[in-house]
Parts: sequence; C-alpha cells; structure tokens
Amino acid sequence: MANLREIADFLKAGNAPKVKELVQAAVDEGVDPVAILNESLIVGMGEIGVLFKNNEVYVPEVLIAARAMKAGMAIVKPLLVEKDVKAVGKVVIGTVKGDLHDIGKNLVGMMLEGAGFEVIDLGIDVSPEKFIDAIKGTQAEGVAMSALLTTTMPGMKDTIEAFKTAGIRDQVKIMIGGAPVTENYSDEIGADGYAPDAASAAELAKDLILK
Ligand code: B1M
Repeated sequence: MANLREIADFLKAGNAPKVKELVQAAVDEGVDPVAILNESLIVGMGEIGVLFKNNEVYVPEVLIAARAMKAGMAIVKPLLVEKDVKAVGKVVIGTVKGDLHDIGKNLVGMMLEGAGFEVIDLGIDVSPEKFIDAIKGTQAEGVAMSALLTTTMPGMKDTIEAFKTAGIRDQVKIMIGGAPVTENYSDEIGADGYAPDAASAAELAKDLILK
C-alpha cells in the first residue's frame, strides 16, 4: 500500500529513483495525485526547507532533494493537468538587472514550486521591462527579485518604480531577497516583504498571496 510519508522521507534524502518508483506505485494503486502532491512531495520539500533554514542541511542537499521532487512531479504533473488542478498561485522570479548570481534564486524557485506555486523563472540580469512583460503575460500574483551585489540592489527599487509607472504595482505582491538585502531595505523601497532564505521565501509567498 502506498505510504506517502515514505515518499516524503526519500525526497528529503534526495533519492530521486526511489521517489519516482514510489510515486508511480502510488499512482498505479489509484492514489489521488493531489494527495501525492500535497502529502508527500510538498511535505518533503517543506521539511528540507526547514532543515536548510536551521543550517542542519546545506545547498547541495536542497538541490538533490529538489531533483527528487522534480522526478516525482514529472509523474504527477500530467495527472494534475488532466484533473485541471491549478497551482496555488503564480510567481515570477528573477535576478535583477546587472546581476548574474542565480544559485540562491534557483533555490527560492524550487522552494516555491515545492510549496505548490507555478514559477515563471526569468533567469538572471532581468530588466524592469522584462519583469513587467512577464507579469502582464502570465497574470502572476507575485514577483520575487534576487540581488547578490550591493551595486545591483537598486535594481529592485527601479523595478518597483517601473511597476508603478506601468500601473501594475497593486496587482502583484513584491518579495525581495539576497545576501545584501534586508528587511529595512524592503520597507525603504516599498516591497511587500523580504525573506532571508529560500524556505522563508516560500512561507512569505504563502502569507502574501494565499491569505
Ligand atoms: Co559573486 N559576489 N561576483 N560570483 N559571489 C559575491 C556575492 C560576493 C559577496 C563575494 C565577495 O566579495 N565576498 C561579492 C559581492 C560583494 C557585494 O556587492 N557586497 C561578489 C562579487 C563582487 C562578484 C563580482 C563583481 C566579482 C567580479 O567579477 N569582480 C561578479 C559579479 C558578476 C555579476 O553578477 N555581474 C561575481 C561573479 C560571481 C560568479 C559568476 C563567479 C558566481 C555566481 C555563479 C552563479 O550564481 N551561477 C559568484 C558566486 C558563486 C559568489 C558567492 C561566492 C556565492 C553566492 C551564492 O551562490 N551563495 C558570493 C559570496 C558569498 O555569498 N559567500 C559572491 C549561495 C546561495 C545559496 O546563497 O545567493 O545568498 P544566496 O541566496 C540565499 C539567500 O540570500 C536567499 O535565499 C537563498 C537561499 O537561502 N535569497 C532570496 C536569494 N535570493 C532571494 C530572493 C528572494 C528571497 C530570498 O526573493 C523573495
């Protein structure tokens, strides 16, 4: 019989082949794909996020767990599409203009996906115009900006100003983060929230978008 807790545990351990095997077995047994998503994949990814936040695991473990989550998602996603199960929300993510760092941004994207969001990843060196086009094109409810350089942080402010000019500021919840970014800076530039790490970013997105 399918054991969803066991899938979450293998996900946390980063065992992609086992996650794939057990998710497929659960599907074959007729377990609801929504239950597989919510009670194993999202649970496991959430738990690894907490361990990461507490410095009990590090970047490699999170990347390996995310790979295991993706292996499970590859089986579940087409079934969710068939059942017309929607993501809990959409978030556009990118590293701001002039900044090429993407390791932290990718972790944030993975945690957001792990929390059930559809993530539209614009990559690195993202101009305000590109953020605006993506928000308009996808009707995303949230945007997450990353910056790792003190010299590129002002790109976050510029982007928020550009949202105002484009008339879309109030359509989206704006979240920011990255090593030099602080809560104070978030308040100063008028973002909706700051997250210090990837797990907190997923929690923040849930708080801002789902409540
Ligand atoms: Co760069 N680099 N780098 N670098 N680099 C730093 C950031 C630096 C602190 C190193 C140093 O001098 N000690 C320094 C910045 C100094 C400053 O401005 N304060 C620096 C510099 C100066 C530079 C260059 C200018 C170097 C040069 O060319 N002279 C250059 C700039 C290029 C550019 O961007 N235009 C440069 C280039 C590079 C590489 C390309 C070589 C490479 C990036 C590779 C890549 O990303 N694909 C690189 C790297 C790897 C680093 C360090 C070593 C590691 C960054 C990292 O990936 N950390 C970094 C030094 C350091 O941090 N120790 C450094 C791991 C990652 C998991 O953490 O990104 O902080 P982080 O993400 C965290 C949180 O911040 C948060 O969640 C993540 C997970 O918990 N978070 C968010 C991140 N984004 C978020 C968004 C959110 C929420 C949370 O939205 C809601």
